[in-house]
Amino acid sequence: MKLQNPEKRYLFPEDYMADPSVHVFDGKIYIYPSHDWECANVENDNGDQYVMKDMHVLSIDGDPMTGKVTDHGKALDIADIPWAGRQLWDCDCVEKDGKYYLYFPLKDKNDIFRIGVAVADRPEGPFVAQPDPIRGSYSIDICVLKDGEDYYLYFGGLWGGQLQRYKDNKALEFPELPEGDAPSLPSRCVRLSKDMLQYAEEPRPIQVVDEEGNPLKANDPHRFFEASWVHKYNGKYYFSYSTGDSHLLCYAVGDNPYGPFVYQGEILTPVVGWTTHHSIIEYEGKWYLFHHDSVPSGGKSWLRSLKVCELHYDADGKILPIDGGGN
Ligand code: FUB
Repeated sequence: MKLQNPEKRYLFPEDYMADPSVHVFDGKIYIYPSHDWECANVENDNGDQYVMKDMHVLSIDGDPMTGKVTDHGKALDIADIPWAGRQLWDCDCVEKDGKYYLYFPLKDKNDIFRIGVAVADRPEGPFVAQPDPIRGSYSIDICVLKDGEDYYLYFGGLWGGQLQRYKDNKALEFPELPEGDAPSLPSRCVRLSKDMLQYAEEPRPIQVVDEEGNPLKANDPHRFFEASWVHKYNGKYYFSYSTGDSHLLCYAVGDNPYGPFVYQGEILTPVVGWTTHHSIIEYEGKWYLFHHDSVPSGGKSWLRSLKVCELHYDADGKILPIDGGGN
């Protein structure tokens, strides 16, 4: 399929932010990004260079390609979270009954990623964190989908995201990262409890499968790595994700929140910078891809900048792939 090169906009040149989770609340676009910091750590596969300590909420007045972007200031700070260790990574936010619930991955004092919840009365926060992480939570990269009366939380990330340390929701003594022809490690999905503060069930694996129904293999450059996002289009569930070390955004389509999702193709070719991470929303009848790259920092993978561009589907509901501008 021919690569698109739509106009792209850097949303917030004032600061380095990444991993945009974007939603429309009361007709306005809100962005829940990670807040990147300069750091002296050596860049490594454990992600020690991503040293985020707080997060801000941004909003856009009207059209995302032209509207004024407002920084609502610090909405969450790890100094206020009792169980915090380090590294506040990709968050997501959802509204229920006039309250806003922010889900965030953060390492605890034992350097294990857990998922916390913080609550606010307004979409821009400030958010107050619950005193403990969600029971049984692990790994990173949150997306929350409201589907009818139910709310589903997607999570998971390999390598520094620690997903390989778990099997059947139990911590392993030794991590198991599949290789070669073995099935790749799946993202996870879990329905939230009615009060939005715990899981209502055990997290389930989200399989991305080929046309024959076989899970993508560990050595497939299109396999899931991190950055789950789910949106609905024409009644179908679109599960999109980053492929990590092959630096793509890809997607797969299913009939319900748990999948399986049949692999469809690439959304974004590599950007400048190691990580690629995104969200997809509809706003006033148009679709947008929010993501990040490291062009403004001169390629420093841990100093990323938020971007947006329009996204298009063909008549069969296939997403037209976009040129990320990297290698
Ligand atoms: O921002 C820290 C990590 O980098 C995120 O959790 C990953 O998705 C990657 O973007």
